[in-house]
Amino acid sequence: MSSFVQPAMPGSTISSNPPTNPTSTPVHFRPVSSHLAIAPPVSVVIPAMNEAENLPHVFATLPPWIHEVILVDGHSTDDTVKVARELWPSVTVVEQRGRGKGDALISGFAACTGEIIVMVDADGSADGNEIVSYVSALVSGADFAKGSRFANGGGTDDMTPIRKLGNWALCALVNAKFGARYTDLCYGYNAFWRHCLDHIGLDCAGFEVETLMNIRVVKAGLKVQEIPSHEHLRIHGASNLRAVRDGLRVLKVIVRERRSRRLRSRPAVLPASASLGEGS
Ligand SMILES: Nc1nc2c(ncn2[C@@H]2O[C@H](COP(=O)(O)OP(=O)(O)OP(=O)(O)O)[C@@H](O)[C@H]2O)c(=O)[nH]1
Ligand SMILES: [Mg+2]
Repeated sequence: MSSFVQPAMPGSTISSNPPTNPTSTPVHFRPVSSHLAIAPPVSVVIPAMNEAENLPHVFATLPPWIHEVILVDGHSTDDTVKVARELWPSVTVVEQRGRGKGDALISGFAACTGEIIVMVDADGSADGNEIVSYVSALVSGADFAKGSRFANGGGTDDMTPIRKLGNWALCALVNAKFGARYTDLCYGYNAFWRHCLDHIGLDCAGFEVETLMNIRVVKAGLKVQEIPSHEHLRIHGASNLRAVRDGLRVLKVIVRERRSRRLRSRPAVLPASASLGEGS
């Protein structure tokens, strides 16, 4: 019998092996290549604000075996939603209520039905062909697959020297304060098992969202694996990120998370009226 994975239409499921025991439940999977199949459904979340011109490039690299695409529209005034629906008819469009990338991702994650969630920017900087590397790390045992432009094999065409310096300094601070060994901090291409959301408990609105996730997965003791990733130049339009404003927001999150760890690690303080031994 051939050991090759038989191809199937996206969305369909086939059994990996004909069950020898007729009462056993068939194993469902999605073929990725001739020798690789992914069992868990993969959701891709794309936050997008006025990215209509970039979406054709983004969708062109998404693998056909993904389970669903969730596009979170940030009150776009261009044809972002229309273009997304034309390019990927089954796309789920979520209109975010608030503002900011963090707010968008919170809404997008809540709409996911897959077991693995991948976050991909809509500016054309992320290559969807890398998704298989993230998913492979997760199915091999990692809880959180964290993209890195500075791990061996990664790179960036998009960061200015000042942004590289800021990212490096903030990353070093997180490593020092939380015992992480990250090579990158503020990068939007990551993937994780949906159970991570319970540990991350996202509660931020802006570009500090990736930092908050990276800190909380370490605090929760989850298994994090870095995935080398290449960030391409934004294709059309201008960045929404402002280096100083958003750098300060990231710094505030680091300080806040450090403080909250200290507070949590203190012994509980009994109310003044409570006295051990009293009435016993
Ligand atoms: N829905 C939504 N998406 C947003 C919002 N802000 C940014 N985004 C999206 O988040 C992704 C990253 O934003 P960018 O402006 O590219 O920021 P960046 O990648 O840090 O900066 P550059 O590298 O300069 O492009 C893009 O897909 C944006 O469209 C927002 O408020 N709402
Ligand atoms: Mg970008």
